[in-house]
Amino acid sequence: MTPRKDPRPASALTIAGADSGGGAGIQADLKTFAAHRVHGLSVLAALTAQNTRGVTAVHVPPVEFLRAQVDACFADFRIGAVKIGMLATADVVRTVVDLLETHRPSFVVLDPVMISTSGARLLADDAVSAMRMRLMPLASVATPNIPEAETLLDRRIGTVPDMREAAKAFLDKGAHAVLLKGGHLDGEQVVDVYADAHGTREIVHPRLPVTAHGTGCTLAAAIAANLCRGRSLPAACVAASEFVHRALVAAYKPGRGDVVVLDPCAAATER
Ligand code: PXL
Repeated sequence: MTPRKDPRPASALTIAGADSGGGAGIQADLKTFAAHRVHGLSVLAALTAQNTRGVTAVHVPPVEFLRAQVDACFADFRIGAVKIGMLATADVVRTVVDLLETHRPSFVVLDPVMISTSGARLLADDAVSAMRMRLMPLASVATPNIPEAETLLDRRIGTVPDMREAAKAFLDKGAHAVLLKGGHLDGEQVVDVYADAHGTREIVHPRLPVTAHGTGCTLAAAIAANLCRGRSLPAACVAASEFVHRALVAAYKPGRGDVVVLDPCAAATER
């Protein structure tokens, strides 16, 4: 007899920080899951007091509460993919490693968040090695930007050829796949480099003239949502990159400054 198919739709789980300004973190993730018509679960690893101008305070709940949230989600839902964002401290990183080893989700999308667009530190210095040594190997795909990749690999990345080398270095260090985001390099085009054991590919978009907040969160959440919808990892990454581009085209300025917030609803397409 063939086993009965699980009737529960795949849910996407984000373990990340909250942004009171609604542009990044958990808030961006849930909007992105909804725009993909994927049920979103959210575990708050940290809370930020924040607006489009910057972060004014950070609160990290006790790791026991982090555990309770994650265990509650895995006890009930069918989790298709986990997205990891801001983790704040080494203790939180180690707890997340432990939880992933216990629950063994099919896919883990790791956005190795370190510094906000406005320059605030979102990961303690002493947490970087735990992220590199323990969390990276558990990720199906890591999505560093250039400064994060430079920190994790301890090397400078100044050109697209440097990015290709860096992407391979991530694989050598045990990452299963990497989507290295090129937005921090200059140029009329933004080149993202995807690499896995099968090879490397580049995803290219025209650069948009905006300072955006929440792009990295939206990208990683869109990858997780696409994985829940059954796409392969490379296809999920390409689709997510296109999604972010559309959400950026439709971005708007909800605050007093020039920082734009992405519009995942405008980027949503098929049911
Ligand atoms: O984009 C990085 C990021 C992730 N998570 C939270 C953030 C930010 C940037 O500000 O606030 C909660």
